[in-house]
Amino acid sequence: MVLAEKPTLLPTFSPLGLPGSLKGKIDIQGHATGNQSVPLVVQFFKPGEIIPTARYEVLTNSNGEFMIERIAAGDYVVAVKNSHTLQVAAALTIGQGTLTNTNFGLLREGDANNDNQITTLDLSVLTQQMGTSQGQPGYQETADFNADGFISILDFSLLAGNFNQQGYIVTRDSFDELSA
Ligand SMILES: [Ca+2]
Ligand SMILES: [Ca+2]
Repeated sequence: MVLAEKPTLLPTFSPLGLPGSLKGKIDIQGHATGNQSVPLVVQFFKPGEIIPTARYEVLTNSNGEFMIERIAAGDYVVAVKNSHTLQVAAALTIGQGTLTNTNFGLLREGDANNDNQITTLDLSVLTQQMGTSQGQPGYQETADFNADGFISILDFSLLAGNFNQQGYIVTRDSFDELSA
């Protein structure tokens, strides 16, 4: 049996020097260029750790960009997830008093139940809502993968194209793997 590690708290101001900032970018699958504004959960892990040291909720701008400031300088694995996409991650270094730019790539749609994998559970959520539109009973935005206000074949296609896939899961080796 493996004991859970105690979470480490990230100081908001590093005693060793100035904190840095992260400017991230994502592409959200199925959304048109210029319509990439989505909420994200962004988690910071120190190398070798699987409990996040910091967690942020951000909203991207229409180009899929977000900014996080006052991060203690150091190496991190940073994992990014929207509530109905698979998770992605990158290894990066936040420098003292500097801005780090990172493109996290494509967030794949279809995770209606937010468990970081696309399975029959997600299909069943989608099927129950098929044909509904925003404002109607039964419509939930968690199955509106392309965020057009309708649960339609377009959402089904996104789910079907990613079926049986799993998002990134942070392990103790993630920093080395993602840095390689
Ligand atoms: Ca799922
Ligand atoms: Ca839709």
